[in-house]
Amino acid sequence: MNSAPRPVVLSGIQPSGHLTLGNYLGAIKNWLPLYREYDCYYMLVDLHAITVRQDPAALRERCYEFLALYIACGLDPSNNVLFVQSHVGGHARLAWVLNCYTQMGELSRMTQFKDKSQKNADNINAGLFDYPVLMAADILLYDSAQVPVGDDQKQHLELTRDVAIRFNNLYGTPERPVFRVPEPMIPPVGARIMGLQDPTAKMSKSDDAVTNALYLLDPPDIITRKIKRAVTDMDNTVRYAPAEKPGVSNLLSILSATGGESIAALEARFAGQGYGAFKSAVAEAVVECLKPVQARYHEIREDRDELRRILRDGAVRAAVRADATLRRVHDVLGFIPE
Ligand code: ATP
Ligand code: LTN
Repeated sequence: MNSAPRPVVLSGIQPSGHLTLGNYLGAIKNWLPLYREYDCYYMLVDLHAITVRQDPAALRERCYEFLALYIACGLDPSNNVLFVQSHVGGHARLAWVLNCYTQMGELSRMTQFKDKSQKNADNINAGLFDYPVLMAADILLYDSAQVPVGDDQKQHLELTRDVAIRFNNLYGTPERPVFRVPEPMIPPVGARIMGLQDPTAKMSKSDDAVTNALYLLDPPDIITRKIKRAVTDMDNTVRYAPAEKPGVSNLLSILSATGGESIAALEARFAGQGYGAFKSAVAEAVVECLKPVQARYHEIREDRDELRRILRDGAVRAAVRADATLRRVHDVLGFIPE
């Protein structure tokens, strides 16, 4: 019997807006095979979501919707720990500790903070500023080895590593570090899906312009229409050149990530063909990719008792690991054991 502990993978998504193809290709899809090699923890980060105003009833429904979508995408709760961040008290408790080891200057350099404070100029709250520290707590609480995220989260991962190393230098030894220093796991294609109407900015689930994003629950005709109307350029050649041809390059990434063919093979396949045929192929690939996800989603979405049961079970399993880390941290800090 192999009893060596398996390394941990952890990731999370904010229950805000509606899950997009960007969230799927940049994050969820890459989570699916990992349970074979890792102990996998996937969260709904509701504490992070309230850094921008949420309607309480909508937030609650969205958590159920996202959980059902996680499962519909192929995350089996018996192979993966699925839970809600606010159900495990250790996240907020470790975040407080890490706050005292993170510098204001480091947090002011975070590009997500700069973007989000521009978008929410009337509510630049301390939570928005502190967001990366809570994320560091999420990761370090589970001794995570790998964190599968899209490219936009790389900077937050670097901060997490810096804080972990700083804390280890203060309170650990090289043989017995307090925290495991995590690595980002960023997919080679699909790591940054851009908006369909503004291909110079990432597709985002809380975007007000709904035609800019492809949502996992969009019906096939809407997906097709959005892709047909996606912004391209005037030269009518299917070529990957993100700086020069952001719209076409983004559609190529989407087709490659959903259909499995490499970008070079797709450029060759569509050589000499215009954007019409290319866009039809992209639409078809996305519709086919989402069809089984949508079907499964509708089967499980209404069984709220089962969804609640999955979350309760997930929180119990998550807390075992989280509590052990928190005890270790409190101990090295000199807190009296509980
Ligand atoms: P919001 O608009 O609500 O801030 P978001 O769409 O940026 O949300 P997050 O909850 O911040 O989504 O991110 C969830 C995961 O999806 C992260 O791993 C993130 O890197 C990934 N992700 C988000 N947008 C994209 C994208 N456009 N392309 C690839 N990956 C993405
Ligand atoms: N900040 C992330 C969501 C997130 C996360 C995490 C991702 C919160 N905690 C821990 C990985 C690991 C985002 O995508 N905006």
